Amino acid sequence: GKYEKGVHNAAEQFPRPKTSKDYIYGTAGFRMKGEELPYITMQVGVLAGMRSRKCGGQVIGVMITASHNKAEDNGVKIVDPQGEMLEQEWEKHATYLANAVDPSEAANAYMWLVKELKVDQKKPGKVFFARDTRPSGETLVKALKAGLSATGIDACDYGILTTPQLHYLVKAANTQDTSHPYGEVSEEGYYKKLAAAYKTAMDNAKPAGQLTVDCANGVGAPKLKEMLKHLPSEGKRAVNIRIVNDKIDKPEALNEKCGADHVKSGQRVPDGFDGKPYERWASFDGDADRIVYYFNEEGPVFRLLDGDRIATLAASFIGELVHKAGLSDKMTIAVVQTAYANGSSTKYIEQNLKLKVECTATGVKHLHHTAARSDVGVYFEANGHGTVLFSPQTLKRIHNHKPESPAQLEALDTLKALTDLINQTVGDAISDMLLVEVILANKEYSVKEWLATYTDMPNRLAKVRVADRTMFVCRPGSAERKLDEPKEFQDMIDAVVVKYKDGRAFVRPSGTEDVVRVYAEAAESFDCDHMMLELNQAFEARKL
Ligand code: 16G
Ligand code: ZN
Repeated sequence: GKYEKGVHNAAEQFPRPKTSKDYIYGTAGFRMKGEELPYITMQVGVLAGMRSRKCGGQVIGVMITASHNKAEDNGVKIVDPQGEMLEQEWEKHATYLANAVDPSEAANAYMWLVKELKVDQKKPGKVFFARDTRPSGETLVKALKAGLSATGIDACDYGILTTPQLHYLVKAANTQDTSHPYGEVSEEGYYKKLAAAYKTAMDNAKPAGQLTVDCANGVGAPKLKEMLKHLPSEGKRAVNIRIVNDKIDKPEALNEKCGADHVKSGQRVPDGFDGKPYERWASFDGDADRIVYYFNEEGPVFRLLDGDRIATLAASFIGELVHKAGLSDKMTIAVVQTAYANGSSTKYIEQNLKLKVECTATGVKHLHHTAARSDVGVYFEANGHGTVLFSPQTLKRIHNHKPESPAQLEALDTLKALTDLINQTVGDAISDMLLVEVILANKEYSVKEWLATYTDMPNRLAKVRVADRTMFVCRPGSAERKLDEPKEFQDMIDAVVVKYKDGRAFVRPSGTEDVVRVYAEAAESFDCDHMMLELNQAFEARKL
């Protein structure tokens, strides 16, 4: 059949490594050592092209990155037409192609999928792709192109971009001919859209002093520099941003002792930190789709402002704007969290902000889908990945609203600006950073005041190696807060938790590592330690 030979040739050019391993397309796409990836990346090109043909020729994205992982790692994932993650049904097709062992199997697998999915190979297909700063990306781009050209797909190479920039481009391309184009289809268009929104949102604000951004020695550094060129550097709306860890010419420095993951998981400052007490810092991860803020108090005492903090800050500001604009009865705001969200943040959202909290299973796709069902859905994982979604209906209401006073008009203009400033396709470190800066400036908050909005409950997170983690099954509908299996294990956990003031704990199997994770929080720090000890004993008692 058409392209069968092409796929065969491409698989010869980029042969599958001789391994007994099965490759699996997971939540982060395929991710492993960069040198192992060429064949898989070629196959991702083949699948992305089919996906585009199946989606009526709409643009599909392919991003080559391993995010916060080590420099020698790499990864590849597909972006769907509206900038969202690849539809779950198709993950198994990616897995299927990646596991075809030789050129003949690759060609057969391709033909089988064409038939199975009823792909019309005569239809046009279009794929946008980009990569982060990893050296292995260059070879992977060649492999990707081989997969795309082998199947007659029109490809557009965007060079080096952040992951969220590629998501932006895909959505922008697929909305050009609609009444609401998402933005211009270019990297420049991304900066222009965000810069214009930033300027409007800062109209009545007072900038909050210097911010230093640790770019993890990754793609965020050059892209943030580009962004800054589009932002005012003088006057009352001037941005005052200093960039550190921007050594993209030293590939081995990527994410090394710096970046959002290093700061969040180690609860420590990055290399290159020289902050004085209360100076505002932020860290991006290696592909700039995550951000955390932090500062030191005298001591120094390290204070982290993670995804929970960004979610509460954003929800409180958007809630105020909706109220001030006179839109309170036209839309509800929900904050979507996972079981890892600190109990104090949940309480603060419900009791102080009086907003709805929804809890989902771990993983961006669960949070995103739940947030997308709300009028305004704010979601962040504690690790700093998140965004705010405004439903099409809500956007319409915001844009059609007739303000009845100058105060309402001012709030409405700021709210409209936020809908453009926020990257609604996926978590975006640059966009989220500008959002936080706008909010701090509008609320005239220092990091100290931001932190003081509520006090985190003491907590612990640990991993336990068990004989077989698939024995751990979460209770349906519990958002991973309860276990059904092993039988009666949840009763043991409950019996431990009730002994502690404001105690909460859960056990869930990891989706990315061969461990189960144990989380505990309580009113007192030493109670957390005791609770962890008792939970560990429960594992031992059950010989798990
Ligand atoms: C993946 C998820 C992340 C989640 C993590 C949990 C995406 C893009 N990424 O990295 O959201 O926090 O897994 O890992 O969905 P775990 O299951 O090992 O705890
Ligand atoms: Zn990332």
